[in-house]
Amino acid sequence: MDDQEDNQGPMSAPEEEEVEDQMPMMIVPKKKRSLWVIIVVPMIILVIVSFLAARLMPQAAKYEEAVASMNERYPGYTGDISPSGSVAAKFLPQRKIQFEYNLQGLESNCVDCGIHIHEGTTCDDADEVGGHYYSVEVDPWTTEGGAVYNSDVNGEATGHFTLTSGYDTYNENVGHAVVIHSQNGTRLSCGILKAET
Ligand SMILES: [Cu+2]
Repeated sequence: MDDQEDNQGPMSAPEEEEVEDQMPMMIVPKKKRSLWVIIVVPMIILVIVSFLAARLMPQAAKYEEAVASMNERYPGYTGDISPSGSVAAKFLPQRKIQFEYNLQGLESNCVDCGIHIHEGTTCDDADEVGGHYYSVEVDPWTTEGGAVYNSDVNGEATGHFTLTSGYDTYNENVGHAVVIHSQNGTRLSCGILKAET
């Protein structure tokens, strides 16, 4: 009996050790696999997405764009608001204008103040600047249409809006006048859309 027990003892002990040794061995590859899934796979996806984004970004920058300097006073305006800065009209696919503005010297805290592309192609004669430039049924150059800027306490405004005027290509807009209005609608500043230089 003693011999058997002695024999079984040493016999069973290594078996248990083997089992304990094998358990971690079985778990380690699983941990490695989950590390692979958590770190490596997202990195591969990130690289692919970055590559695709880099391929698409230059296309976005290829949109035709016209810019206007807004430093000139509207003809005949003699008030004390002197806007400066510039606007850019980007002509997106699906015939949309993304209108971007970066302006200073505005009234403080102008709320939903107007900034529009007008019919006229001059800033020399107030009578020729005309009204809003559009061919769609409803005038989009309105507060409802989103054609507004909001200035801060320092009279600065930076932002953009997107709309459809019916004249939504570069060729239809280049040469047209952009007008900045005050809070009460007064025409403050006029600039002609020109090719981006
Ligand atoms: Cu206007």
